[in-house]
Amino acid sequence: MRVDVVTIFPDYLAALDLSLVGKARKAGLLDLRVHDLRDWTTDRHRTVDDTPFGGGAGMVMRPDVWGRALDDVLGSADDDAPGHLVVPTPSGEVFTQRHAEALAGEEHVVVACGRYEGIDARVVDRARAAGHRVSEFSIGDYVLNGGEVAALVMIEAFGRLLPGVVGNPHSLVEESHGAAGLLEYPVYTKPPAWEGLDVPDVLLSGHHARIERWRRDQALARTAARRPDMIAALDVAGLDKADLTVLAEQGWTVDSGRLRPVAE
Ligand code: JB8
Repeated sequence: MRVDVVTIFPDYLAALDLSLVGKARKAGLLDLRVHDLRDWTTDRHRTVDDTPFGGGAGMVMRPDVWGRALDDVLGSADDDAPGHLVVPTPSGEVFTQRHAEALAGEEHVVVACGRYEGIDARVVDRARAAGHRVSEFSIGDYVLNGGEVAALVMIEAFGRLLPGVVGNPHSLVEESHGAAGLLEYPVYTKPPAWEGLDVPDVLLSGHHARIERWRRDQALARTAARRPDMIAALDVAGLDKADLTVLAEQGWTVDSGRLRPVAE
């Protein structure tokens, strides 16, 4: 897979040399190239921004500079591997594991990192009109100073899904179960007693079925406490009687085939 990142802060992406993504690059699974947007400026001051039409605070990134950069990096939509343009922005669709899985299946992704108040809207309009796939993604409901950290997040999320990247494929299989709708259960390791805190007895019991049940109860209880949106989205047909008992203790009931919170 090839990934190009265009940014005015290429050093921000240095973290991608480390860890899993670094290994994927060394193993030849990921061809990652980071570009300085200012390489496509033409003026002496290497200007990438200007004042917003219509007024308002801050500066906007110029379409002409971005246009030249993307012409070079994205290629043509009818190339063998046309780039899928990914633009981090707080006004994007929220980036999820489903998007990471889809991007891991792409041959070529180009991430355009904005700064200031963002990139002139005509840049993504033109890429779409030229036939490129374009995804504008937010990594969550908070505001960063630019797209670089969001790019790191997304590249790590899809980079670790590339075949051959994760050392232990079992960890990905278990994870996709969790992604089927519940948060993970709490985990423990040695020592069994630490600072007066004991690992739950059931985990030391060797009783596999009880351990499985305990972990599922924990996952259900913490999902109910932290992510009611995920409980409401559960398929009731996939829940057993013990699940429904735990959920009832957490204030959920089945109504017309859907889970809903019990009114207090
Ligand atoms: C300028 O919060 B963010 C984000 C913020 C940004 C830009 C891109 C992404 C560009 N500010 O995800």
